[in-house]
Amino acid sequence: MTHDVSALRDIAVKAVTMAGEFITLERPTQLVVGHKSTSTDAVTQMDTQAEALIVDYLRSVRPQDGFLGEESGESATAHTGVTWVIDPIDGTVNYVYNLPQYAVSVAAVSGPPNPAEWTVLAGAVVNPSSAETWSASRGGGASLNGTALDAPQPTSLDQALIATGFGYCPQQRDRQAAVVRELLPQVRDIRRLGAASLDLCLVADGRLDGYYEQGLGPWDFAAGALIAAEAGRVVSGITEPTPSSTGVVVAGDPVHGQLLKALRTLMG
Ligand code: LIP
Repeated sequence: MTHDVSALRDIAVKAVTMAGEFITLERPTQLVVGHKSTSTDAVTQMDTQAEALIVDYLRSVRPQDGFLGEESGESATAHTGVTWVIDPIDGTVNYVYNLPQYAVSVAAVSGPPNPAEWTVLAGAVVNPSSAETWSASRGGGASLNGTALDAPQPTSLDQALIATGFGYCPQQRDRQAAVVRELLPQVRDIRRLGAASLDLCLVADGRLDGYYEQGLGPWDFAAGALIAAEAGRVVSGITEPTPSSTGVVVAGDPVHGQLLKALRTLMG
Protein backbone atom coordinates (compact mmCIF):
# COMPACT_ATOMS: atom_id res chain seq x y z
CA MET A 1 0.00 0.00 0.00
CA THR A 2 1.41 3.41 -0.94
CA HIS A 3 0.82 6.47 1.22
CA ASP A 4 0.91 10.19 0.49
CA VAL A 5 3.72 10.95 2.94
CA SER A 6 3.64 14.66 2.14
CA ALA A 7 -0.05 14.85 3.09
CA LEU A 8 0.66 12.85 6.29
CA ARG A 9 3.46 15.31 7.12
CA ASP A 10 1.10 18.26 6.74
CA ILE A 11 -1.43 16.56 9.05
CA ALA A 12 1.28 15.87 11.65
CA VAL A 13 2.35 19.54 11.54
CA LYS A 14 -1.24 20.71 12.04
CA ALA A 15 -1.71 18.25 14.93
CA VAL A 16 1.39 19.35 16.84
CA THR A 17 0.72 23.04 16.13
CA MET A 18 -2.82 22.80 17.51
CA ALA A 19 -1.74 20.81 20.60
CA GLY A 20 1.28 23.06 21.16
CA GLU A 21 -0.98 26.10 21.27
CA PHE A 22 -3.37 24.31 23.62
CA ILE A 23 -0.79 23.28 26.23
CA THR A 24 0.69 26.78 26.37
CA LEU A 25 -2.33 29.07 25.93
CA GLU A 26 -4.65 26.90 28.05
CA ARG A 27 -2.11 26.04 30.73
CA PRO A 28 -4.04 26.27 34.01
CA THR A 29 -2.68 28.24 36.93
CA GLN A 30 -2.85 25.01 38.93
CA LEU A 31 -1.60 21.87 37.18
CA VAL A 32 -2.89 18.58 38.58
CA VAL A 33 0.24 16.41 38.65
CA GLY A 34 -0.19 12.65 38.85
CA HIS A 35 2.43 9.93 38.51
CA LYS A 36 2.85 6.80 36.39
CA SER A 37 5.75 4.33 36.60
CA THR A 38 7.41 5.98 39.63
CA SER A 39 6.80 8.95 41.91
CA THR A 40 8.89 11.14 39.57
CA ASP A 41 7.22 10.02 36.31
CA ALA A 42 4.82 12.96 36.09
CA VAL A 43 1.59 13.26 34.10
CA THR A 44 -0.84 16.18 34.11
CA GLN A 45 -4.38 16.81 32.96
CA MET A 46 -2.83 18.69 30.03
CA ASP A 47 -1.10 15.52 28.80
CA THR A 48 -4.38 13.63 28.63
CA GLN A 49 -6.41 16.56 27.28
CA ALA A 50 -3.81 17.34 24.59
CA GLU A 51 -3.74 13.70 23.47
CA ALA A 52 -7.54 13.66 23.22
CA LEU A 53 -7.42 16.85 21.17
CA ILE A 54 -4.86 15.33 18.79
CA VAL A 55 -6.84 12.09 18.41
CA ASP A 56 -10.07 14.00 17.73
CA TYR A 57 -8.34 16.02 15.01
CA LEU A 58 -6.69 12.99 13.43
CA ARG A 59 -9.97 11.05 13.49
CA SER A 60 -11.63 13.97 11.68
CA VAL A 61 -9.15 13.86 8.81
CA ARG A 62 -8.08 10.18 8.88
CA PRO A 63 -11.05 8.24 10.36
CA GLN A 64 -9.75 4.76 9.41
CA ASP A 65 -6.26 5.11 10.91
CA GLY A 66 -4.98 3.58 14.16
CA PHE A 67 -3.60 5.37 17.21
CA LEU A 68 -0.84 4.69 19.75
CA GLY A 69 -0.74 7.40 22.40
CA GLU A 70 1.51 7.68 25.44
CA GLU A 71 -1.46 8.33 27.72
CA SER A 72 -4.29 6.35 26.08
CA GLY A 73 -2.28 3.41 24.74
CA GLU A 74 -3.18 1.64 21.49
CA SER A 75 -6.65 2.24 20.15
CA ALA A 76 -8.47 1.78 16.87
CA THR A 77 -7.34 -0.69 14.25
CA ALA A 78 -5.39 0.80 11.40
CA HIS A 79 -7.74 -0.17 8.54
CA THR A 80 -5.54 2.00 6.29
CA GLY A 81 -2.29 0.47 7.54
CA VAL A 82 -1.39 3.84 9.12
CA THR A 83 -1.07 4.34 12.88
CA TRP A 84 -0.49 7.71 14.53
CA VAL A 85 2.10 7.62 17.34
CA ILE A 86 1.44 10.46 19.77
CA ASP A 87 3.37 12.04 22.65
CA PRO A 88 1.13 14.93 23.72
CA ILE A 89 3.74 16.43 26.02
CA ASP A 90 7.30 15.13 25.72
CA GLY A 91 9.33 16.53 28.59
CA THR A 92 6.45 16.54 31.03
CA VAL A 93 8.69 17.30 34.01
CA ASN A 94 9.98 20.39 32.16
CA TYR A 95 6.36 21.35 31.43
CA VAL A 96 5.41 20.98 35.10
CA TYR A 97 8.36 23.20 36.11
CA ASN A 98 7.62 25.56 33.20
CA LEU A 99 11.10 25.06 31.77
CA PRO A 100 10.91 25.93 28.02
CA GLN A 101 12.09 22.50 26.80
CA TYR A 102 8.99 20.40 26.17
CA ALA A 103 7.36 19.30 22.93
CA VAL A 104 4.41 17.71 21.18
CA SER A 105 5.44 14.82 18.94
CA VAL A 106 3.25 13.11 16.32
CA ALA A 107 4.32 10.50 13.76
CA ALA A 108 2.49 8.45 11.13
CA VAL A 109 3.80 4.90 10.77
CA SER A 110 2.85 1.97 8.55
CA GLY A 111 2.93 -1.67 9.58
CA PRO A 112 2.56 -3.12 13.07
CA PRO A 113 2.57 -0.35 15.73
CA ASN A 114 5.94 -1.26 17.23
CA PRO A 115 9.34 0.25 16.41
CA ALA A 116 10.92 -3.06 15.43
CA GLU A 117 8.39 -3.57 12.61
CA TRP A 118 6.96 -0.19 11.66
CA THR A 119 8.05 2.21 8.90
CA VAL A 120 7.84 5.84 9.89
CA LEU A 121 6.19 7.72 7.00
CA ALA A 122 6.02 11.27 8.39
CA GLY A 123 6.41 13.14 11.64
CA ALA A 124 6.39 16.54 13.31
CA VAL A 125 7.69 17.92 16.61
CA VAL A 126 6.92 21.37 18.03
CA ASN A 127 8.58 23.23 20.89
CA PRO A 128 5.83 25.76 21.64
CA SER A 129 8.13 27.76 23.94
CA SER A 130 10.51 28.57 21.08
CA ALA A 131 7.92 28.45 18.26
CA GLU A 132 10.03 25.84 16.48
CA THR A 133 8.43 23.09 14.40
CA TRP A 134 10.48 20.32 12.88
CA SER A 135 8.93 17.94 10.37
CA ALA A 136 9.89 15.27 7.86
CA SER A 137 8.39 12.82 5.41
CA ARG A 138 10.05 9.57 4.30
CA GLY A 139 12.25 10.45 1.35
CA GLY A 140 11.04 14.05 1.50
CA GLY A 141 13.72 15.58 3.71
CA ALA A 142 13.43 17.37 7.05
CA SER A 143 12.82 21.01 7.89
CA LEU A 144 12.72 23.47 10.77
CA ASN A 145 9.97 26.08 10.38
CA GLY A 146 9.90 25.24 6.70
CA THR A 147 13.65 25.58 6.07
CA ALA A 148 15.37 22.40 4.88
CA LEU A 149 17.87 20.88 7.32
CA ASP A 150 21.39 20.16 6.11
CA ALA A 151 23.68 21.11 8.99
CA PRO A 152 27.36 20.01 9.07
CA GLN A 153 28.56 17.66 11.79
CA PRO A 154 31.95 17.19 13.59
CA THR A 155 34.14 14.29 12.55
CA SER A 156 35.32 13.10 15.92
CA LEU A 157 33.60 12.13 19.18
CA ASP A 158 35.95 14.24 21.31
CA GLN A 159 34.59 17.36 19.57
CA ALA A 160 30.95 16.27 19.82
CA LEU A 161 28.28 17.79 22.07
CA ILE A 162 26.24 14.76 23.15
CA ALA A 163 22.80 14.75 24.78
CA THR A 164 21.30 11.97 26.81
CA GLY A 165 18.53 11.34 29.30
CA PHE A 166 17.67 9.18 32.25
CA GLY A 167 14.77 6.99 33.21
CA TYR A 168 12.50 7.38 36.20
CA CYS A 169 13.60 4.21 38.03
CA PRO A 170 16.42 4.87 40.58
CA GLN A 171 18.23 1.60 39.79
CA GLN A 172 18.14 2.41 36.05
CA ARG A 173 19.38 5.94 36.73
CA ASP A 174 22.30 4.54 38.72
CA ARG A 175 23.36 2.41 35.75
CA GLN A 176 22.86 5.31 33.32
CA ALA A 177 24.95 7.61 35.53
CA ALA A 178 27.81 5.09 35.45
CA VAL A 179 27.77 5.16 31.62
CA VAL A 180 27.68 8.94 31.34
CA ARG A 181 30.47 9.26 33.91
CA GLU A 182 32.76 7.17 31.68
CA LEU A 183 31.60 8.83 28.46
CA LEU A 184 32.06 12.42 29.67
CA PRO A 185 35.90 12.56 29.22
CA GLN A 186 35.53 11.19 25.67
CA VAL A 187 33.24 13.96 24.30
CA ARG A 188 33.18 17.78 24.07
CA ASP A 189 30.41 17.88 26.69
CA ILE A 190 27.11 16.33 27.77
CA ARG A 191 23.67 17.93 27.80
CA ARG A 192 20.54 16.62 29.52
CA LEU A 193 17.68 18.71 28.17
CA GLY A 194 14.75 16.52 29.22
CA ALA A 195 12.73 15.79 26.06
CA ALA A 196 13.87 13.05 23.69
CA SER A 197 11.96 14.37 20.68
CA LEU A 198 13.70 17.75 21.01
CA ASP A 199 17.09 16.11 21.53
CA LEU A 200 16.56 14.23 18.25
CA CYS A 201 15.48 17.41 16.42
CA LEU A 202 18.47 19.35 17.75
CA VAL A 203 20.79 16.66 16.38
CA ALA A 204 18.90 16.99 13.08
CA ASP A 205 19.47 20.76 12.91
CA GLY A 206 23.07 20.72 14.17
CA ARG A 207 22.63 22.24 17.64
CA LEU A 208 23.62 18.89 19.11
CA ASP A 209 26.17 16.51 17.61
CA GLY A 210 24.65 13.32 18.97
CA TYR A 211 22.10 11.83 21.33
CA TYR A 212 21.62 8.49 23.02
CA GLU A 213 19.20 7.17 25.59
CA GLN A 214 17.81 3.90 26.94
CA GLY A 215 14.32 3.27 28.24
CA LEU A 216 12.31 5.54 25.94
CA GLY A 217 8.71 4.97 24.86
CA PRO A 218 8.08 4.60 21.11
CA TRP A 219 6.19 7.95 21.16
CA ASP A 220 9.31 9.70 22.46
CA PHE A 221 11.35 8.96 19.34
CA ALA A 222 9.00 7.99 16.48
CA ALA A 223 8.87 11.44 14.86
CA GLY A 224 12.29 12.73 15.95
CA ALA A 225 14.11 9.68 14.60
CA LEU A 226 12.64 10.22 11.12
CA ILE A 227 13.44 13.94 11.26
CA ALA A 228 17.06 13.16 12.16
CA ALA A 229 17.34 10.47 9.46
CA GLU A 230 15.87 12.74 6.80
CA ALA A 231 18.36 15.44 7.90
CA GLY A 232 21.18 13.01 7.04
CA ARG A 233 21.97 11.63 10.48
CA VAL A 234 22.54 7.96 11.28
CA VAL A 235 19.81 6.51 13.49
CA SER A 236 20.08 3.16 15.28
CA GLY A 237 19.56 1.24 18.48
CA ILE A 238 22.43 0.35 20.79
CA THR A 239 22.30 -3.44 20.73
CA GLU A 240 19.64 -3.60 17.99
CA PRO A 241 19.76 -2.14 14.46
CA THR A 242 16.70 0.08 14.94
CA PRO A 243 15.65 2.43 17.78
CA SER A 244 13.71 0.77 20.59
CA SER A 245 13.15 0.96 24.35
CA THR A 246 16.53 -0.77 24.75
CA GLY A 247 18.31 2.15 23.14
CA VAL A 248 18.42 5.00 20.64
CA VAL A 249 21.64 6.45 19.17
CA VAL A 250 21.61 9.33 16.66
CA ALA A 251 24.51 11.35 15.22
CA GLY A 252 26.14 12.26 11.95
CA ASP A 253 28.71 9.94 10.37
CA PRO A 254 31.40 9.14 11.64
CA VAL A 255 30.47 10.33 15.15
CA HIS A 256 27.57 7.85 15.25
CA GLY A 257 29.90 4.87 14.85
CA GLN A 258 32.36 6.25 17.40
CA LEU A 259 29.58 6.93 19.92
CA LEU A 260 27.96 3.51 19.37
CA LYS A 261 31.31 1.76 19.89
CA ALA A 262 31.93 3.70 23.11
CA LEU A 263 28.43 2.93 24.44
CA ARG A 264 28.67 -0.79 23.62
CA THR A 265 32.02 -0.92 25.42
CA LEU A 266 30.67 0.92 28.49
CA MET A 267 27.42 -1.04 28.64
CA GLY A 268 29.15 -4.39 28.22
C1 LIP B 1 10.88 11.99 28.73
C2 LIP B 1 11.88 11.79 27.61
C3 LIP B 1 13.29 12.11 28.08
C4 LIP B 1 13.65 11.19 29.21
C5 LIP B 1 12.69 11.44 30.36
C6 LIP B 1 11.24 11.17 29.93
P1 LIP B 1 8.24 12.12 28.99
O1 LIP B 1 9.61 11.64 28.25
O2 LIP B 1 11.53 12.63 26.54
O3 LIP B 1 14.23 11.96 27.05
O4 LIP B 1 14.97 11.40 29.61
O5 LIP B 1 13.04 10.61 31.43
O6 LIP B 1 11.10 9.81 29.62
O7 LIP B 1 8.10 11.18 30.17
O8 LIP B 1 8.41 13.52 29.42
O9 LIP B 1 7.17 11.93 27.96
